[in-house]
Amino acid sequence: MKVFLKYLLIIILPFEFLKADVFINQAGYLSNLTKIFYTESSADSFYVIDVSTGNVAFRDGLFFSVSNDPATGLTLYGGEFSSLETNGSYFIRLSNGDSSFVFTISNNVFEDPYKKALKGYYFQRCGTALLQDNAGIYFHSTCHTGDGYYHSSTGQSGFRLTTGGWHDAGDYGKYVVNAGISVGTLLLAYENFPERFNKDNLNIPESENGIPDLLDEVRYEIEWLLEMQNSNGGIYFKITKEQFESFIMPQNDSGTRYIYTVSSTATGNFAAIMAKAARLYQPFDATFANQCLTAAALAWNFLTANPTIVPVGGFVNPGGTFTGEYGDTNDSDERLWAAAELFETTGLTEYNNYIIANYASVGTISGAMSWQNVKNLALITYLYSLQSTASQTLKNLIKNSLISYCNTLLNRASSNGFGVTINSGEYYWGCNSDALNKALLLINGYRQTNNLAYYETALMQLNYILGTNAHNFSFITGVGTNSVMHPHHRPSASDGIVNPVPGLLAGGPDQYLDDPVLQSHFTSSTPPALCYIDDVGSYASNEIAINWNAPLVYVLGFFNGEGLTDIDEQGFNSVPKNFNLEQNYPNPFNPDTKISWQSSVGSWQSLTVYDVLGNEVSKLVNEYRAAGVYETDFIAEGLSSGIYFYTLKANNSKEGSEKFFVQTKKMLFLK
Ligand SMILES: [Ca+2]
Ligand SMILES: [Ca+2]
Ligand SMILES: [Ca+2]
Repeated sequence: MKVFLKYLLIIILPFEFLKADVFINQAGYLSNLTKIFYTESSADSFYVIDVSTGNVAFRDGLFFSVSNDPATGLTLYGGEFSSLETNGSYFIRLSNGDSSFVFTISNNVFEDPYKKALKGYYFQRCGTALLQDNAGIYFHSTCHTGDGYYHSSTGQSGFRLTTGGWHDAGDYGKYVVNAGISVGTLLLAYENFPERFNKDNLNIPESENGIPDLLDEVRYEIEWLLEMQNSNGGIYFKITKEQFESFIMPQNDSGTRYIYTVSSTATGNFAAIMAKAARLYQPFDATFANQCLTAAALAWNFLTANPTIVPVGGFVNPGGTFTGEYGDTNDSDERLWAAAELFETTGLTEYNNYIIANYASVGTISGAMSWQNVKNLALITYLYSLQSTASQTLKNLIKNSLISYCNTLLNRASSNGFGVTINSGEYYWGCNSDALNKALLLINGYRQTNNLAYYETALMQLNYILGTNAHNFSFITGVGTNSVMHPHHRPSASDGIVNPVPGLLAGGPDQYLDDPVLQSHFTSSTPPALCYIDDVGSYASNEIAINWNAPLVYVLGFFNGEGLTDIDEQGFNSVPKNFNLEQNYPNPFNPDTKISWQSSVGSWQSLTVYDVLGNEVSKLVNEYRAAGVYETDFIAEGLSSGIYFYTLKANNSKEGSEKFFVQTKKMLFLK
C-alpha cells in the first residue's frame, strides 16, 4: 500500500502545481472553522480530494460570489467545505478540471505562520548580531553600533547612545512614530488574549526564560525607545541617515546616522507604550515596569507643558534629509492614547479627566488605525478598562461605534468578490495591513457581541492575505506555496540567499502606483487589487514594515488560538489537559442532539446556540463548572430547519474579560 501511495503522489503533485485557477488559503484551513475558496471558473461543482488516497473527501456545488468584482474586475464563484474536518492534505478539483494548490486541514495550520510573523521582528533587530542558533541561514554580525549623532536641526551636537531596536521596514532607519503603533498592537494582542500569545519557544535569544517571547521581543524595541527620551521628557523623532542606504547588509551600512528633533507625536506614542508596558511587564520584572512608568509620566509632563503640536505644524525633514517623514499634523490621537494607557495603569483622575474632556474631538471608532491615527488603541484600552472610575457612558459609546463600524465592514465584505473589507478606491500603499487592522476590529466586535458574522469576516481577511486573492498568492514571506520572493527588504535582497527572510508581510496592491515599477506594469485603468508586483524595486507594493506585521501577528495569533484543542494529548481518567468542544451527535438531527465538551480548569462556562444571523436561540449552560467532561441535550422544537451554531466560552469570572477558551461549531437541524 505504501508503495502505491508514493506513486500516486508523484503522479498527482507535479500536475497539480502547474494548474492553480482556484484561490485558496495556502496556509491551510483550521479543522473547526469555515473553509471557503474562490475561482473564476463557472464549473458546476467541486471536489475536495484527499492527496494520500486520491479519494473524494467532499463534494458540493459552487456558489456565485460577484460579477465584475469592483476590486479585481473578475466574476467570481466560491465553494464551501466547512464540514470537512478530517486532518489531512487535500486539493480542490473543479468539474471542469481546474484545480488548486495542495493545502492542509488541521487544528494548527496557523501556528507556523503565527510564529514566523512574530519572529519576523527578531530578524529586524538592530545593533546586535543575529546568531546562527536563532537566525539559521540568515545570521549576520552586529550592525549600526554608532547610533547616533544629533542632527544639527536639533540644536544639539555630539553622540547619544541609541543603539538597539528594530529596523523599521525595508530600510535600516528607526522611527518612534512607527514603533508606537507596532508595539502598541503587539502588546494589545498579549493583553487581549494572554493565553494565545504567551509561548516561550520562538527560538529567539530569550526563549525558554519563563517570559512570553512576545514580551521579550517587544522589550528589545522598548529598551531602544527608552534611549530616545530627552531630559525634558520629549522623545526624539527618529534615527536615520540623511538618505536611504543602498541595498547592502546592515553590518555593511556605515556612515553617520542622525537623531532628529523631539516631536509630540513621538512623545504621545512613547508615553502610551511605556504606560502599557508598565502594567504588562509588572509580573515579570517590576524594576523594568517601574522604569517604564517613570518614563511615561515624564513624557506626559512634556505633553502637558506643550499643549500644541511640536514642532509647530508637525515634524518635517530638515533640508538635506530624505528618509521617512511620517508626516502627521494632528497629535490629538497620540495624546489620547497616552492618557488612556496611563489611566489604565495608574487609575489617576488626571488622565481620566483628560480622556473625558478630549475624546469627542478625536472621535470614536470609524476606521482602521494607522501610524498616523492611533485613536483605536486608546479606545480599545478604555473599552476594556478595569478601572472602577472609568466612564460607563464612554465605554458604551466606544462599544456602539465599534459595532456600527463592524456592520459597515460586513457590508464592504459582501460587495467584494473575496470578502475583503477594502473598498475599491482604498487599495493604497500598505493596504494589506489595513485589511488586518479591520480584522482586529472585527475580532473585538465579536468579543463584544458574539456576532459570528464578525468572526467569519475577520477570518476572510486573513484568508485573503494567505492566498484567497486574485494573485493566488500569499503576501507573507516563507508562508504558502506561492508567496513573496522579492520583498523590498535590504537584508533579503543582499544576503545571497534565495528565499527571503521569513514571516514578513508585503504592503500589497497600490492602485495609486506610487513607484516607477508599478507605473511600468500597470495603468490607472488596472483593477485596483491587481496593482501588485513581487519585485524588489516596488517599494509601494512589496516593501515590508514593522507596523504592517503587527496586526498580522494579532490576527494570526487569535485564529491560531481557535485551534488549540488537541484531543490526542489528553490522558484518561484525569483532568483534561485542554478545553474542547465536540461536534454534536447526531448531526444532522431532529429534534434533539447531544453536545459534549471538556474543560481543563474550573471556570465560568456558557454554551449558547445561535441562528445563522447571530441571534441567540438558547442558552444551554451559564454557570461555574469545575474542570471535567460534560454533556448536555439540545432540543430544537419550534425552530425552523437549517444551520445553527453553538459556542462554548470559559471565562475567569461570570462577566470575565479573561477568556480561557471560546469555540464555535456548526450543526444542522432537518425536520
Ligand atoms: Ca522568553
Ligand atoms: Ca496623529
Ligand atoms: Ca535573499
